[in-house]
Amino acid sequence: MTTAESTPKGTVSMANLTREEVGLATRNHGILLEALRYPVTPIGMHYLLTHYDVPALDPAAWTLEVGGLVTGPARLTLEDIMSRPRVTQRVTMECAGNGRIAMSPRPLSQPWGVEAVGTGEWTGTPLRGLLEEVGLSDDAVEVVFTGADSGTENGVEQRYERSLSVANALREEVMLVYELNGQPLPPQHGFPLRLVVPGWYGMGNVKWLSRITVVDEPFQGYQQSHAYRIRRHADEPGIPVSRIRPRALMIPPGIPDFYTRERTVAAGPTTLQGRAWSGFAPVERVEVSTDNGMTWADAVLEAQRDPYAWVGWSYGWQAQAGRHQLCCRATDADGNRQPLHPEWNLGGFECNAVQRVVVTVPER
Ligand SMILES: Nc1nc2c(c(=O)[nH]1)N[C@H]1C(S)=C(S)[C@@H](COP(=O)(O)O)O[C@H]1N2
Ligand SMILES: [Mo]
Repeated sequence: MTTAESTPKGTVSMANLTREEVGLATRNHGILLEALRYPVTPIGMHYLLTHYDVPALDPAAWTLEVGGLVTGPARLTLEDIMSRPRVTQRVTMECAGNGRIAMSPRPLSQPWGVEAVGTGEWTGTPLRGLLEEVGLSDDAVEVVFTGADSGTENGVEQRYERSLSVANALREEVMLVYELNGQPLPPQHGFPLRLVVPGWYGMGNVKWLSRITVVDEPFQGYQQSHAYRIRRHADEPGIPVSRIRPRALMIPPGIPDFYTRERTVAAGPTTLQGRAWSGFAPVERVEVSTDNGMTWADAVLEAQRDPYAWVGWSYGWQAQAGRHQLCCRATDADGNRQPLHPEWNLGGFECNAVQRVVVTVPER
C-alpha cells in the first residue's frame, strides 16, 4: 500500500503537545474549514466544546427550574417552553479559546487551531419574556445559568455554570434554544435546552440547562470568576471574556497534502472565499494578503443578512508559480481589527490573530 496513511513521516516526540491536549482535541472537534462554504453549518460539522461529559437527560422527566430573587418561581417542562413564543435566529458561535495553539508558551487546554466556530439556525424562545413573567426583584443583579453536567477543574468540583448581568439577560436576542437547524438539539449541543447569547463567545451559551437563578451579587462560580478571564498573571482578577472579536477565515484553496495540510493550487485565476464575523459590530471590511501580510487588498463582502451571523467574502487571485502565505483579516464597524500576531494571555483566550494558509503553485 502506498497511501499517505500507511507511510507515516517517521516519529516525533510529544514534548510539544501533551497527551491530555490530544485527548481533548479528539473529544472536542472543530469545523472542517471547507465547511465554511455553507452559510449554516450542517449539524455534526459545527464545532464542539464540552468541559465534562454529555449528560444523559430524559426529556419527559427534565424540567427547568426558575428561581432565586423572583416573585413567582417556576418549574417548566419542555412542552411548557416549546409552547412559548417561538423565534429562530442565525447565530455564529465561536469558542473563546479559538486560536490558542498559536500562543507561546501555549496555555494547556483544548489546543484549538482556528476551527472552533460554527453557525446555527437556533430556534427557541426569548429569555426576556420568561424573566418578565417570573418577575425580577428590585435587588436582582445577575442571572445564573446552571447546566446538568458536572466535573472537576483545577480540583474544584462543579456544575457548569455561567451568569449574565440583568441588563444582558434582558437583551432581546438572548434565547432559550431547543432546536438547531430545524432538528431537536443534538445531545452534544445541549439537549433538551440551552442558552444562546448572540455575539458572545461560546462559554456563555450554557448547554443542558437545568436551572436559572436570579441573584443579588456578582456570581463567583469557577467559570465566571476564575476561568474565562483575560490576565497575564494568576493572581490578577483579569477582565471577563465577553463579546467575540472579529475574525475572517478562508476556505483553504486547491487540494491538501494528507499529512501537512499544505495546499497545491493551479496557476491562473482563482477565487479565494471565506466568512467573517464580529460580536461587537457588523464586519465592515475583509482584506486579503497573498504575501504573508506585507500587502493587503480588499475582498468583496456579501450583504449582512443576520446581525449575529458571519458574512461571506470573496477575492480574485491570480495564482503565480511559487510558495505563498495567504492571509485574511476582518475589521468591524467599531474599528476592531485582527492583529497579525497573537496577544498572549494566561488562559489563551480571544486569540484572533490572522489565519495563514500556505499554498504552493506549481510551474505550468
Ligand atoms: N453545560 C455546559 N455548557 C457549555 C459548555 C459545557 O462544557 N457545559 N461549554 C461551553 C463552551 S466553552 C463553548 S465554546 C460552547 C460550545 O458549544 P457547542 O459545543 O454547542 O458548539 O458551549 C458552552 N456551554
Ligand atoms: Mo469555549
